Amino acid sequence: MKMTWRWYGEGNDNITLDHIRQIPGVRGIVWSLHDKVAGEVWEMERIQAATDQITSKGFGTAVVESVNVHDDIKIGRPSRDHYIDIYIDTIRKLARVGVKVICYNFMPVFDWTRTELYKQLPDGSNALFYEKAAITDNPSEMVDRILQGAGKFTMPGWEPERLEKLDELFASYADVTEERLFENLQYFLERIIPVCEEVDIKMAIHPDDPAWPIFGLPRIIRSRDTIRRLLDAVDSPYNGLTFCTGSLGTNPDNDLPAMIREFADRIHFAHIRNVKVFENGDFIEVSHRGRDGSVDMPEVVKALYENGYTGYVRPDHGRHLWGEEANCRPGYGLYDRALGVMYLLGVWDSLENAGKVN
Ligand SMILES: [Mn+2]
Repeated sequence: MKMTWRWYGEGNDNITLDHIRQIPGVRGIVWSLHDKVAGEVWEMERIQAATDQITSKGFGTAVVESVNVHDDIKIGRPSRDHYIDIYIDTIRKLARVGVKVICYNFMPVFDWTRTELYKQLPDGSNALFYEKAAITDNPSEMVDRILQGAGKFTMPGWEPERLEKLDELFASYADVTEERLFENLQYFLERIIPVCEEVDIKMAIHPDDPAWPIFGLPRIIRSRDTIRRLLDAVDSPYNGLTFCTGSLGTNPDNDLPAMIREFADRIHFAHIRNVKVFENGDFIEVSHRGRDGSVDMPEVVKALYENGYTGYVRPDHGRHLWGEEANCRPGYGLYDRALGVMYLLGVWDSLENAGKVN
């Protein structure tokens, strides 16, 4: 398991690479060119500058999260081939600087969805919260709330320019059923995976968050069966997963350790995060510690360990602690994610140690 940390880049993150160096065990930075919108060309000079800066502090740059997929590819418009060509161009350029894994998602309109960014927990910290009843028929209410809460920080998947045209965006997905969306994903993968095989970059799809359809939009990567279908449809090790325990864990029917065991050879990146799921289906993000939430974290780490996992891992979102929400990107503060790193490495070390003793 290689521990990494998501960083938004110089001037776009309140946390610095010097901060991250002081968290034990973090070897790589999960990076992206965050100002690039889906479908835009990534220039080689920009890629080189971003990776040079990260490697100058001793970190690896093998994981990119994300290269966003243009809506025309998800909708299946004739212009998709043009955008897939651009995507392939980015894959080839990223290979030149040694990138090994690209995390991406195939969610229509919205990336992750929450109804509150700073919901208070009993200990006085606060975290991202999803209240089922607060999801109304009017998605623009939720968009306004999220964008206001994010303040000066940009958030991937929540680009204001894109969401300004929300009605238009929804209308363009009107005919995109689950089946169509799956076909469009397969079409995309059938074109890019041969290139990935050639340049040795693994694609790692992020599951839908939360793991069910919202606002009538289809969600196709959310359970054991939907993941199985995707992996079989394009049966190459380069068509793999970002195993996000926080996203898949929103549905208590998902048996996360069993899924890790089944998909072990196709998991290239793992987002490890805990959520507490309430009886009515609401959920809140909590500390990484297993007993604080609904995800059996020691079992999750054990399943990775027992399958000899050598891929990349990062703590996913954290709570906002000690007042840091005044100046951090929602879900991406320093303290709780650093605690998460230590918890995950602690569980891993104890498994490794027990292995030696026996
Ligand atoms: Mn995730």
